[in-house]
Order: sequence, then structure tokens, then C-alpha cells
Amino acid sequence: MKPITLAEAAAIAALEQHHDTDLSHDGDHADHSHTHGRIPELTVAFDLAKARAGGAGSLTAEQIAFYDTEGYVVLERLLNAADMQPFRDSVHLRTNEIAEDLLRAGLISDKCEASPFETRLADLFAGLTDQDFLRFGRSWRDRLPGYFHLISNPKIVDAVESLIGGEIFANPVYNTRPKVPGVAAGAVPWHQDKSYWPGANANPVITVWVSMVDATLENGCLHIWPRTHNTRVLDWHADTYTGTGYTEIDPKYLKDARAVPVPIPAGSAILFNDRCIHMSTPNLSKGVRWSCDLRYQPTGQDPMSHLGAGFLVRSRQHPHRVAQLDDWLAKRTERAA
Ligand SMILES: O=C(O)CCC(=O)C(=O)O
Repeated sequence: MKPITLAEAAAIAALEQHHDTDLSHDGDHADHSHTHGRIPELTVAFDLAKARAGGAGSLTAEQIAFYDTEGYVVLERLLNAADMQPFRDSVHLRTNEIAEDLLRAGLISDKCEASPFETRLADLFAGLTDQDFLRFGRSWRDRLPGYFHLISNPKIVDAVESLIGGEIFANPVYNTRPKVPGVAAGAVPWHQDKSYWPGANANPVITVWVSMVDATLENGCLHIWPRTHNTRVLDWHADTYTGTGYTEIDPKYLKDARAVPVPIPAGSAILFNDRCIHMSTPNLSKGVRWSCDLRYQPTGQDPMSHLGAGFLVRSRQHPHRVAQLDDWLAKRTERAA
């Protein structure tokens, strides 16, 4: 595989526009309803150098250079316990619903309410099957306030601003991943996120992968293939091993795959773009590998409304238009006038 330059990648992506698809990245809870707002649906040319020119954002020059060269950057312990609490509260609500459901179905007799966040979901499914688990989705995209607060967290948005400038749209695709032990669908095959939206944005969508517990080799941390972030979108197929339709890069490209495991402590983030090749391994621990992957793009790109309602998360030019929680809950992409 021959890496190409950013300019070439943008040109290829523009040519790929005709190649439409309605795959929804994990999308167990993808929402296909219409959205309201003033964000233009058209993809417009994005000038990366100009967007970065002001030097705003929280990343150091070294971190930006590492991202530009290697295709990813790790921000260790970016979030503290208070930053992660809204996410944990939302997950707690969902886990309670699941426990109730399993109890009603006669699959469990104990809702494991005494179990901690780190193990409760694993404890609930300990004696059950993959299918029992997958009934609730391999990843979740509920519209719960904790997810809005996480996506809007200034520590995350500041880091993204260093990479794409201060006009930022939160892409509708975000996934809470409850990777429980023993469920095959927890491991994600080699892929590029862009294979889920090959006909969309010409410019990279930035993924911010946040670990809510320590992500380790044992519990299935992310593995990145460095320097693949300027690669064109490679042929892929829907994976058949897990039966969950993950996209998987054609094995012909994987002979030279260089997997760099990226274990990180809780609260850390890995930033990479939607062409960077990555995967994750199975969870062999006894706890849940909780993570949430968020996505951001410059405004003026395809908002991918068919995948749900994203929102304006930062605008240096029009700060009053930035969506608040009530806008997001109502699926408005910008602050109501
Ligand atoms: O969380 C994982 O295990 C995989 C995440 C991933 O593939 C993604 O965020 O695109």
C-alpha cells in the first residue's frame, strides 16, 4: 500500500462521492429521522492550513506533528472523574433497563446492583449467550444527556480545534461500547471508519476514542496501523465472523499490517481520522472495556443526516449558534434563534 498526500486523499475522496452507501457505522441505535438547522448539506472545500493558522486549541506543536506523521495521537488522562461522570450516569440508566429486561425475561435472578460500573454489565451477562447480549446492541447511540456532555466537553473540543480549526460540527456517529468478556462481537476487525461513509465528506472526520476504564491488552484496547491516515479508502466487505456487519478491510491489504497496541488509562483519548486503519482485540478480562468513540468534522461538510442528528459544537465565528442540550435532545443542529 502506498501512502498518499493529504491533497491527493482529498481529491480521491471527491471522486468517491458517487459511491454512496447507507451503512451506518455500528449504528445499532442509528437514528434516521430528519434534522433541523442551518448547517449546509453541501461539502465545501476545506483549507486545513488556513483553519489551523491561528494556532488555537490545546495540543502542543509536538502532538500535532505526531498526529500528522503517525496518523494518531494519544492524550493520556485528558478527562478526570468529574468529566466522565455524566457518561457513567447515562450508562447506569441503560444498564438498569437491561437488568430489568433480563429479569423480566427470566434470564437472570439478580440485577447485580451491588456490582461496580467496571463489572456490572459483565456480571449480568456472565451466564448468558452472545445473542442475549446482542439483543441490546453491540454499541449504543442513545440520546441521553451524558453523551451530549461528553461530546461537548471543552477538553476534547479544544484538542480537535488544534487539528481542524474552530468551526466544528459533531458528527452524528458516536458509539458507547460496552465490550463485555466473551462476546465475539466486541472485537472489531481491521477497518477504516470511512468505509462506513465512503460517499460522504472529502475531508477527514476526526475520531476521538475515549476510554472510560483502563483499556489494556487483556480487555481489548485499540490497535492502530500508523501512517495509514492518508491512504485512499481500501476495498472492504461486511464481516461475517461476528454476524454484526462490521466493515473489514479486504485481507489482501493486511499482509503487511503493523498493529501498534495502544493501551491507555481511564480518561485518556486517542485521536485519529477516518482513513487511519485500526482494530481492537477480544476482551479476555473479567470486566467491561467501556469506551465511547466520538467524531468531529469541520463545518461545511456533509452532516451525514441519514446517520442521525449531529450538531454545531464550537464556532469561533458564531458562538451563539452552538447547540445546547435542549437543541440536541430536539435534534436541532444549532441553537434555536
Ligand atoms: O472500540 C473498539 O473496540 C473499536 C472502535 C472503532 O473501531 C472505532 O471507533 O472506529
